[in-house]
Formats: sequence, C-alpha cells, structure tokens
Amino acid sequence: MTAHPLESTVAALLAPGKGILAADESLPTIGKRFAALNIAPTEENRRAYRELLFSTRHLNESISGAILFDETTSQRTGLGESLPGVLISRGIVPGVKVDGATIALANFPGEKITRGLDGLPERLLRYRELGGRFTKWRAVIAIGDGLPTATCIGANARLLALFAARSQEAGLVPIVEPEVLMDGNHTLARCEEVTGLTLQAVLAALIGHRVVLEAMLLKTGMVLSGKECPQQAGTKEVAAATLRCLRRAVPAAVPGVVFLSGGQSDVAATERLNAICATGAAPWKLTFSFGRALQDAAMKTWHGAPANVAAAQAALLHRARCNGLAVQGKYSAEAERAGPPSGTAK
Ligand code: 5MM
Repeated sequence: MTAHPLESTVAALLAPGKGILAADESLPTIGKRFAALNIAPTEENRRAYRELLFSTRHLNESISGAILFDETTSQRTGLGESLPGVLISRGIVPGVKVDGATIALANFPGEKITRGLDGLPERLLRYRELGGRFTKWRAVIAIGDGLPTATCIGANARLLALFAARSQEAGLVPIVEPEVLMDGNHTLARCEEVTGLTLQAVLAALIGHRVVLEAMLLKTGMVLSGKECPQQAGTKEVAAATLRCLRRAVPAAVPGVVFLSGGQSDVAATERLNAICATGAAPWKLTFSFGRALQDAAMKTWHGAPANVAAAQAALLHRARCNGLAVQGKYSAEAERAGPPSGTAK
C-alpha cells in the first residue's frame, strides 16, 4: 500500500522520545493564566511569552511539534523572524488550533459543542502558507448527573470528523481532541466508561467521514478519577485503565495517541505518562501534547519580566526533558530532582 502524503508529518510528530507543546491557548484562556500571575493580557505579552517558549535552546531534543493559536501565526520575534519560522528553523513542526470557542448545545443544559467549521477551508490554506503542517480541534465532554448525553457525544464526534476530513483535504495532519473533563466527583470507572463511549463515537464518525486514520493523531485525556472524587486512583491504576480504554476503542491504524494534561499537576502528569508508556504494550505510539503541564513552571518563572526569560526557558526545558523520558518509560525521581538546566537562553 502507498503511504499517505501526510504520514511523513505524522512520523515527525511521533519522533521517539519527543512530544508536542500545546501553546494554543485562546485569548480568554491565556488571559486567565496571565491574570493568575498578574501579567497584563496584552498582545505584546502574549508575543513575548511565546517567543520565549519557541526560542528555548535544545527544546527540539524533546519537542517534535508545537500547537499555535491563530494570533501567534502572524507574530514576529524582536528580530523580525515569524514565530512559526522560529519553530521551523529549530526542527519543530508548527501546527494550529483551528476550532473556535465552545458554545452551549441547545436543549442540553451543561453540554457544549465546538464552533469553527465556517470559513475553515480558507483558514487552512492560509495556515499552510504560513508553514503550518498540522491542525487541532478540541471538543469538550463533561461528566455529571446524567451527563454526557449520547446527543452531545454524537454532535461533537461529527464535528471532529468534519474538521479532520477538511484538514486532510488541505494537506494538514488533524489532531482530533475529544477531552473528557476532570471536573466532578466521578470515579475512575465512570471516567473510563465515558472516555470509552466518546472515543468509540469519535472513531466511528471519523471512519464514516472517510478520514484516513493513518494520517491523523488522537489527542485524549488519561483515564482519571474526577478532581473532587474522594477515592483518587493511583498511578498504576490510571495507566491500566487508560490503556484498557484506548485498546477497546482505538484501531491500531491510528498511528499515535497524544495525551493532554487537563489540569493535573505537572509532575503527576509526567509520572502517569511514564507509567502508561512503560508498559510497552500499545499498538500506537504514545506521547504527550501538554499545555499546562509543560508551561506552568515556565510561565510562573517568567512572570512577564524580560530578566526572567532564561530561567523560564530552563524551567520549560526541564519539563520537556522529563516528559521526553516518560515517553520512553525512563522518567525517575532523580530526573525530576536534577531540576532545570542552566544556559538555555537563545
Ligand atoms: C485541554 O487543553 C489542551 C491541552 O492543554 P492541557 O495539557 O493544559 O490540558 C490545549 O491544547 C487546549 O486545547 C488549548 O489550550 C486551547 O484551549 P482553549 O480553552 O483556549 O480553547
């Protein structure tokens, strides 16, 4: 069988020991993260922060790709280089979040669908011209009393499949992200059940829309106890439930599953990723596509001050390296303790 033209991008994103940096926070989300640290939510601060992330020396040793928000695709460094160009020159594949904001699903209180199909073909063309090689669309599934409904799962699955088909048509690898939220007091077993139902519906929709499974990536959460569940599952239980759930729903034709961190602490996300990957029994490549679990320490260290750039880059590089080790099942307390390297400035 001839390889699909997008498979080389897939292979680059799934390079051994590497994962994806999710730096695609929309304006409200990055605004919330900045506000928590008293950083002004200005365009210049967002630009400076993302320049800091992308220009971290040695980042390409553990980061294969980075997901950008629309605004970032046309921003430039202080020296005039485009931010996607900074990534490309360092061997990191740039991609773009192409979904819009989530909106309430009419008649289904507490449930949401994701906007963004209007004008998508034109935007995809522009992102490709700017150097983008992959795209991402996130759907949100909440667990609660009587939630999620089959209607909400079905509507989001269909939207994800429509997005993925458009993306492949435009020559861009789609990252399909149905996120089952950690919020709530549900058990690990309930998260496994909902994640399984969601993934089954999403895969059926992708197949129904003739998406080439070999030319896409699946981005999902780990199977976890709800944040407020009094009985928090241990790392081994999380790894076993996550792998069991994925094996039951995701065909081996999907080349890779990349995990979001979803609000876990950065160290917990790395420990669980390590436990999942250490089993070595998966038919797909497994890696990370973390946002907060890669960036939290770096953003806190930076705090909006140019004088903190080098230290913030060291914090980012440390988390990237720890997660790069976790993907190989080689992460350890010693690696964590080794702490941020020095001399990471551009
Ligand atoms: C779930 O969020 C994605 C992964 O980030 P975490 O590892 O922090 O959970 C992330 O790529 C997300 O899709 C973007 O931050 C965009 O989110 P918004 O809410 O701004 O659309």
